[in-house]
Amino acid sequence: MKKVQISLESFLQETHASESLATLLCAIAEASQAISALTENGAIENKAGENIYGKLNSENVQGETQATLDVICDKIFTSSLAATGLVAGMVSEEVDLPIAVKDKTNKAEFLVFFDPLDGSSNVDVNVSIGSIFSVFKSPIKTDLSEADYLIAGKQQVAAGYAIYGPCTMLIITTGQGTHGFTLSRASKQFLLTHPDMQVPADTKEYAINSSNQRYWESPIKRYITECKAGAAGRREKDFNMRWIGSMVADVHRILTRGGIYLYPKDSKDSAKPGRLRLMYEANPMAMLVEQAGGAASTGRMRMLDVPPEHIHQRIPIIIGSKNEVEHIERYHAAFDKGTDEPFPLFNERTFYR
Ligand code: AHM
Ligand code: MG
Repeated sequence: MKKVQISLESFLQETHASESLATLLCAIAEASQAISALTENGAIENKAGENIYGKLNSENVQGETQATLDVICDKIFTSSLAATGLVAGMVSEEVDLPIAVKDKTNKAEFLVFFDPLDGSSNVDVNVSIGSIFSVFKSPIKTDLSEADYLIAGKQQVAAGYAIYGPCTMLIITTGQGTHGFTLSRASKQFLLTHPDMQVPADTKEYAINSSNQRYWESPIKRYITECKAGAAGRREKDFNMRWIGSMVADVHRILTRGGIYLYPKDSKDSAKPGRLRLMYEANPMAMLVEQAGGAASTGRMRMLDVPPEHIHQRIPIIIGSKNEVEHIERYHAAFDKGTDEPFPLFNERTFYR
């Protein structure tokens, strides 16, 4: 007998999400559906002769050239969230300052941080991209200042991402497990297909942009060297490597079958102590992965405990299978204490520390 499929709306009613949080998450789901519909058309032009591919001449606050789709997705997210009447303020990767929302109903109880389009460099090559979001309770006051947005990730009330791949999925947590929904093209609904996702504690698969190796700190050089040495090295097992370059897709793989994703601290640009942003990339992914039994760290502390200093702050991230994350934290601790042993980079004779 065909099993009854649970929609996102019914799931949120049945779980302990408050009515307002359920409404907010459904609005995010709708925004994701709208983006999904756009990505399906790729380079096919609309009636006005436009398509979603290509770059604009503009830069965002991060100094990155915006993709056409970055700006479209930002508008979709901003207007969908504002229309709920439940959001007091929001922060987008694409916008310098927090966006205050006029509270006409006195019901605006949330702050939402979002990366409307993660993995923009993958749009034109038709590789999976996504949207990431993080939800906090808003301080109850009028005229929020930027400092009111600086809340540690452990206080998130919900987090999630949409992934626009061969199928579109929405992965969410409200602090009671991590659950995956797949967009049904027929019914235009998100249906629960991956309840209670789990990240195995151990893994043999890692994801890192190795082209940055020369800029990494010693603990990361050591860890990756040992993974590459495989069964012949001190880890005594062969590792596999996967790197998509869209964090949503790399984290989705980890939530599906385990693994570890690293975007560590590097010395490439001293103004950037990491590549990814704390408030709308690292925090929401950390909550999702912790809720699935995994771990997320900067290498030196639990991600969700980091006290934010800036809404667009960058942070090193090591996320995924718990035992591997803890293994890497031990390497950082030993390095910081000066008790780490020198090691050779794989296939090199020089010893490092
Ligand atoms: P974006 O939000 O501007 O797309 O940047 C985030 C992306 C991540 O999805 C990905 O893991 C990382 O940047 C890749 O960066 P790089 O190619 O510079 O290593
Ligand atoms: Mg991003």
